[in-house]
Formats: sequence, C-alpha cells, structure tokens
Amino acid sequence: MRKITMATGLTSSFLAAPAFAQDLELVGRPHQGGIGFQPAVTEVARDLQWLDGMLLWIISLICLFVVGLLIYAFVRFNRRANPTPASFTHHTPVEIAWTIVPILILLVIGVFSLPILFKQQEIPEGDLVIKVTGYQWYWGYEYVGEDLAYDGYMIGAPATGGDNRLNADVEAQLTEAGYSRDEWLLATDTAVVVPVGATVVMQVTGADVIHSWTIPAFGVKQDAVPGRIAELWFAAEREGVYFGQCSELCGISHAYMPITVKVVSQEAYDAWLAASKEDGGYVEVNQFLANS
Ligand SMILES: [Cu+2]
Repeated sequence: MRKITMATGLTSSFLAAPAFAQDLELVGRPHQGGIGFQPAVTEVARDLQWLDGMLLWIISLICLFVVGLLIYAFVRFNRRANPTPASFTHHTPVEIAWTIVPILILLVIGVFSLPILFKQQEIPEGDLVIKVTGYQWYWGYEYVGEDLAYDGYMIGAPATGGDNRLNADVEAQLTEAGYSRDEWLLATDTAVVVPVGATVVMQVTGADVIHSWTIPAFGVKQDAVPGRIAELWFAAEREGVYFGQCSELCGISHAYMPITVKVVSQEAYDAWLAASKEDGGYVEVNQFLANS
C-alpha cells in the first residue's frame, strides 16, 4: 500500500525552492515555553478548552476553601487553643450540607460538559470519510470511496531510511519536506489532507494492538481498537499543518508514530486528490497550494 511520490519532475523543482512548505502555517505544534493548549481550530476544541478553563476555576475555588478550612482547624482547634475538645459524633446540618453542595457542583459541571460530550460523540454526515488504521508503528489512511490509500511514517522512522534518531540525514529530510528539526518526532512523510471547513469523519481502527489517533488542535482523540471501528469528526476552520501523536502505548516504537494533518483550501484539496488518485498514492500537497 505504501507509495509516495516526492520526486516527480514537478515536485523536484519545488523541492529545490526554499519556500517549499512555509505557505502552510505550522499551527498545531508545540512552542517554546508554551504551557497552554494548542490553538483551537474546531468548535469542539474551543468548547473543550472553555470547559477546561471553567473546571479549573471550580477546582481552584474548592482547593482554596479546603485549605482555608484546614488552616482554620489548625489555629482554632489545636491543643493549646482548645484544651477540652467536644466529643460529638454527628452533626446533621453539616452532613446534609456536604452531601447537597457537591451534588449541586456536579450538576453544574454536568449541565455544561454533557452537551459538549454529545457534540463530540454524535457523528455528523461527513463531507469526507477517511479510514485510519493504526499499525506497529505507523498509520494507514484510506479515503473512503475515492480509491486512494497510503501510509504515514514519521520522518526518520526505519521505513524512511532512519533509525528513530535525529541525525543530519533526517534533519535534511525534514528540511526538504518543509519542516525544521523542531518538528522532529511530529512530522510524517505523508500527511492526512483535508479541505478547510469540510466535515471530516475518521473511521478509526487498529490492525495489531490498540493505538490512539489524536489531533489536539481539533479536540479529537479516539482509540484504534483491532476488530472495531470507532468514529471521530472535525471541521477545521483554519488552513495549516497540525500534529498529533499516537496516544495509546502500543509497543517499543510508540513514540515514533506521529500524525500530520494538512488543512488546505478546497481547490488545493481537489487538485491534490485528483493527482494522488492518478498517481496511485500520496502526492505532496504543498505543490497545489495557491501561493506556491
Ligand atoms: Cu502508540
């Protein structure tokens, strides 16, 4: 199934140009000193990040309240301040309060989190359906109904001539594909290509052990379980390159099967799909970008 055409006459002339892939912004990737989420480029990702922020407020207030109670108890009820402690075993009003209040807090959380969960898990009709299969240790993609299938390996994985280590040769491969050494362990030789704004349904499964397909900027993560098909969906609102990594421990090279998704314009996607189908495998999409 593996077939990659990087060096047709057309692409090789682009490979020679330094501005090969920079037309597509590397949006979903780590940044130096970053501690927050990747930019959210789908509605679900925005909702998830908002929910995370809201929960952080609730958790922080509860922690402050508990720490306050502890400090109060240390000061007010230590042996010196309170030499003869009370010896009651029940306090009905307090017990009712510490039962009711957490229930109310959980209800508030549920009211906000369940709609987001349903939005994520109710799979809409896809403009585009892609089946993704996790293998030890790479991903296989099939464009359902399009007669197009290819695999995606980490640049520097054995299948691309590397040994899962960053050396000068791998760095050269990264540069040639439009990345830098910063994208080591993230960039793949092929990418999942989708049009911006389109509703994409991914059918996720595994071929050998359980893997997990994720793109944090899209707010999606789904276990790839052998013998089962699970689905996830996204509609990316911003063109760019997005990265994810296998997120279910799947063996010795688990850390070396990242995921790259390129969100491009509809025109670029159409041109890419036609060229890739004609070629019988992945053709580098960067050559079809409008300003290439
Ligand atoms: Cu894995």
